[in-house]
Amino acid sequence: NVVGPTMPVRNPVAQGPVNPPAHTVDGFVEAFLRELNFGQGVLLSRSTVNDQYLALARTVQQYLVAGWLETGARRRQGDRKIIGYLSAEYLLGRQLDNALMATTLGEIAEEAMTQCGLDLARLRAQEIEPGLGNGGLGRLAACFVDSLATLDVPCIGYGIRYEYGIFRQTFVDDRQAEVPDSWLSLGSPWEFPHPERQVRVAFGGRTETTTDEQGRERTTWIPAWDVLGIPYHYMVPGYRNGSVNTLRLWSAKATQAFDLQIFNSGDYAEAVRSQTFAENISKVLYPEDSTPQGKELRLQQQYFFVACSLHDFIENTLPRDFDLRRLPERIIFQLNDTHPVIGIPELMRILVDLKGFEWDEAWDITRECFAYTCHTLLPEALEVWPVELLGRLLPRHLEIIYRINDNFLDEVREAYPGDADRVRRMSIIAEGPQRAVRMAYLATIGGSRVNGVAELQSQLLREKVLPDFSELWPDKFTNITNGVTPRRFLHQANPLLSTLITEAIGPSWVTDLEQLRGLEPYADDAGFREQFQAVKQANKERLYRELRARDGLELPRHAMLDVMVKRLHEYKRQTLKLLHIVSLYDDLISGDVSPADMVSRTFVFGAKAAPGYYMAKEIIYLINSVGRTINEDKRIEGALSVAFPANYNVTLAEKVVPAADLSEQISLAGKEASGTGNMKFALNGALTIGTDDGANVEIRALVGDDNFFLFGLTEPEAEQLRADGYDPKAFYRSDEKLRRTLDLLGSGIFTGGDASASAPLVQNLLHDDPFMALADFRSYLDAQTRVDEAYRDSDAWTRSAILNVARTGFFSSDRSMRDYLDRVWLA
Ligand code: B1N
Repeated sequence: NVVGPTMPVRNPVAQGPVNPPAHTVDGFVEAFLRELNFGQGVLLSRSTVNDQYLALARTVQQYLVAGWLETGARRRQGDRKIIGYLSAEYLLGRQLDNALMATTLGEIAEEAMTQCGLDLARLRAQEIEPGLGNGGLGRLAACFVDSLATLDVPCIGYGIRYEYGIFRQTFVDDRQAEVPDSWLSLGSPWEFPHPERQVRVAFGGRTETTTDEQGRERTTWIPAWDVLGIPYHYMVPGYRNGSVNTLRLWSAKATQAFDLQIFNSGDYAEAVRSQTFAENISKVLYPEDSTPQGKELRLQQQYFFVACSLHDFIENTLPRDFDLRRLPERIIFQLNDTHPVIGIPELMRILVDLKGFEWDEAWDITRECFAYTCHTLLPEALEVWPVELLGRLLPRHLEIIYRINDNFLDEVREAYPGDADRVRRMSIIAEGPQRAVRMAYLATIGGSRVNGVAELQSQLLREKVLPDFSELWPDKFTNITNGVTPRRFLHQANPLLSTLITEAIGPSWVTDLEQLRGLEPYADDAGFREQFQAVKQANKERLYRELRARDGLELPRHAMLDVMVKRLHEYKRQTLKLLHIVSLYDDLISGDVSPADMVSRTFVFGAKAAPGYYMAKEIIYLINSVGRTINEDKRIEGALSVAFPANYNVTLAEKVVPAADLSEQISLAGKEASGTGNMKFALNGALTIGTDDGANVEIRALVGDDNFFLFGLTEPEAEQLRADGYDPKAFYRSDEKLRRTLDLLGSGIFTGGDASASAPLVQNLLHDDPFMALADFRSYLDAQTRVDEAYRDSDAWTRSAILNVARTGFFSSDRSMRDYLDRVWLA
């Protein structure tokens, strides 16, 4: 560290935090004007909306900081185990509303702004959400840190402060175009930079092994280059409990701004080259969800934030003379997928090379300090790093991985004598033309627990992804079903429903979501159903207002709102949804069904495609093309409309989820690890149409078969069909409706007469269809017919919707956190 330890201050006046401003409108106005004048350096009369937003954010923060400082002091005094949540992504969403909710300042702030002649809603809209994640995995991390703070569990969330988060999506001629997300450009009031707490992270070079006087081998790493990690702290407030945890995100900075000699010689670009190179590490989030591409910069990012975080914990968080043999009593690093798994050899390096531990003792410590969560079932999503790349970037870590592997394979040989094939299968190093390090295996071997994120996925993880490991260590494996924070996704996003719930069962459901069970009897109360329906209608109108202002979309007020929002991925099967829409359109234009006889539907899509994912981008193009054609067709009298607002993100989700009638969760069985959108919709009273996949299975078990529209192949059936040689053409030939639908989609009527524009997708479905959309089409259509029938009986529908809310309290991330505490962290 360049700067010494914090200086103890003797003056008793300075021992505790100063008091926050008074919890009154006057107190708030005073603090706000101070922030505006002294923080932003402007008068109210001369301030911009951005000034006002920044001052408002800083004002709300003042109320939180005392709790933060107090929580920190309490944590330092105690000796509780800390959860070190290691995640390359945190999809936080906007902070202002969350902070207002946590501090109960909502109404005070509203009134205070009014007194200043300002509109709180306008200031809220000024905030650019930190999109430091791709989708479910990053949002899960944000929900988990929220819940840990609410449970007052010590947690430090570690991650990367990307300068550019997930790209902003726009549509140009119906195709996705990506714009950089410069979320920091107008200032970032929620962060506290600590450049004086910088950490040096080394890369490259070589190792040297020497033997000391006692004949012990000692290895030193002589790196070739390094960067600095600068921590930025963010407050993570618990819900109205005064407890505030810390999120610590690392930003890369060059060790040397530029080479003065080269600069003086006049080659300015060359002089700053190494600075640019080093600072690229935290420049941008890889926009890939579920399918990492194995790029060198990504491994640099992973090691960068993990090395910073481990160093920060061991050198700056633990008491000065802490005995590292007791490390597992004070920390458990939870690995959010394989992205931080390089932390395992890094801790070994710290203990063995830097702290002088014997290998075996270091290994026992290390294994107790890590646990691994696997978020996938897709084979292409399991991270592997070429040995060549890993060895070039992190030569000492590769040696350590080899030694871990040697020891482990000895263990395997001992357990299964003569089983050479098993040894080859279980090796961390995959042999082949390009030798590679299997990060999921390293995580499984180097961690104390491995968990999946929903029952079905955890079972398939044991049986199909890591079968040899679960046979060797059955007790290491467990399931922890995902959850979502009810604070953001019910209380904050759906204030009308929250009020209705609280009127019925009192307010404590917000931190004890199983209490929603108390709503069950209200499903049979006609008056309550009417109120519930009115809330749904108001939420739809709020969404339509938003989509009008945001995207210029005009949507009918009364139609079933059928929603599919999630990353664009073939396995999630947005195409199946598209086929359904085209088939309904076909019913109308062929005259089979008159517009008046059809249950009107508005389809809402939200989905970003990874920029290099060709087929996903074709699907976006076709959704837009079909949507435009249908919306413009007067013949169908508005029976169907399609809305695809660009740039779906957490902020938009908070408006979409409360408004939905129908939640589309239609992945091919065995592909979606869990899903978390499915939980948010059910909790907000949408009914699900879904396959037997991920957490859908558990949602259906809880809400009951009558309140869930199940369709499609099961995982074993899909597997069998594939084994038997899946032929999508056979389904095309034998199902007339499917044939008409695909023919219509491929006809060119949606693409300005150009049939070739729809060919990539249509041909893919007919000849390959890797996720069996055609096989599930008939079953999906039948389920949608059941949806229509159910929706016609609006009383019965509302009853089901209420039961969905009442029975899905299990999906609170508070419950997930308790499960992690019981089964992993304190087990
Ligand atoms: O994690 C979510 C699950 O609910 C989803 O089912 C699952 O698809 C998602 C590489 C991933 N798995 N893997 C990723 C994200 C980014 C990346 O670069 C992989 N995301 C998931 C939460 O458990």
